[in-house]
Amino acid sequence: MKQQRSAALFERAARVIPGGVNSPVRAFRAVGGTPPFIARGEGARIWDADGNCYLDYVGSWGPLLLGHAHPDVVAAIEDAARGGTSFGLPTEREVELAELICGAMPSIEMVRLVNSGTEATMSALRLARAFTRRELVVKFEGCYHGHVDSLLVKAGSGVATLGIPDTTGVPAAFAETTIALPYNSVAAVEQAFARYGDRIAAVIVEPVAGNMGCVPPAPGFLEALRDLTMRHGALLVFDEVMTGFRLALGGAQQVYGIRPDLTTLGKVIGGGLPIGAYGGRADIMRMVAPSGPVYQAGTLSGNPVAVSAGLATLKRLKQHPEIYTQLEQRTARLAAAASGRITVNRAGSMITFFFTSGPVTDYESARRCDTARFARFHRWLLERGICLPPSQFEAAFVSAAHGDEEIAQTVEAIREFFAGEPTA
Ligand code: HOZ
Repeated sequence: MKQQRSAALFERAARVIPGGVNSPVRAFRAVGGTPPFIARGEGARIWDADGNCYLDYVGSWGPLLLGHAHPDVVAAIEDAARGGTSFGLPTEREVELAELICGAMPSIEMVRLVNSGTEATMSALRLARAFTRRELVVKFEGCYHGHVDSLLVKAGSGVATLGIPDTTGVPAAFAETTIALPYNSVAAVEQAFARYGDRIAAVIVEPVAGNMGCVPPAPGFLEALRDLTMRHGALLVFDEVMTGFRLALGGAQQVYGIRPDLTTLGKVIGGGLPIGAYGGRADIMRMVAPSGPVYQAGTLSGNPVAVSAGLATLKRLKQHPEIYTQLEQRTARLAAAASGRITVNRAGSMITFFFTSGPVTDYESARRCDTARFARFHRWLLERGICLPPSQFEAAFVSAAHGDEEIAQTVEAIREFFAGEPTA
């Protein structure tokens, strides 16, 4: 595999960009080697600066349900751009996107568009604190809700990948407003509420965790969160940045039948362009300025290009519900390829190959993985033209563009890896 151009770009980048990348996991430090610098993408494939082609399971970390450069999305972007790329004034398309989101996720009665998942969670928690007049927030170890100061406590994703200490640069006073508990532990949440119940503003959770690798909720976990928050007057916030529109049109909340008070969404509602949203109960959302006293604003919020790309994506998903059945079946084939060798966690089209033999149900069990073996697996696949997220602690994503042929190619490479591994 030629990597001269990527290597040169990485070296050049490192002179002007910290670590040579604009988001840490992309540096490939967890798996070694040079990150491929991507020149273009189409369907299920991406090409790097050296001309290497990969089947892409990073999928921009989730939003590209239709694959790269889907013609509907590209046409929507071109059309929108011709009409002006930013106004800082309202547009009709934002209303259409808000209506589409509210229609797909009934718990979202009102929604505010922002620019990223980080903005969405940051704003949702400010709102939860204002609504409840309380300060504490419960999060779960290994869940990642963007780089919001108080949510970087025991965070997943790049924080887990690089083993970064929780509070570097975060004032202790911020971190102290966060209670981090083990994912899937109802007992821990019960204890936290028993101790701090009247001070907890919200419980924020990835209803299927994707940022410590894919970890689905244990039966009864989400139900318990709903019940405990309701009983104690706290809000339940579902971070559906990864799961929204991916597990189903109505996200994880549709799949698991739970109605959160607030939901955060990310790049999926922009078809992969920079956007985010938070929404939920109307009585809570009416507290957002200018209806209410909770301030949050942004010139690029509801940006016409991102909104148009999102509309094109979500409309297509709505018109083609069979996409979800296909995604499910194809991702199940990937999971089966490694079954019996390692632990594979899957929820719909989110999947992680965990290099451990035990079940992975929380951050602690995810940390038991053999990350060096994962790195060898990653490299093996990369050299065969298959690009997984470069960390054991990230989910891989299948798109509608991953057809039978692409899945078969991936299954074969996975099987060959395990067949060629020395037995213990
Ligand atoms: N931490 C992000 C996924 N969980 C990755 C962001 C990126 O590198 O784009």
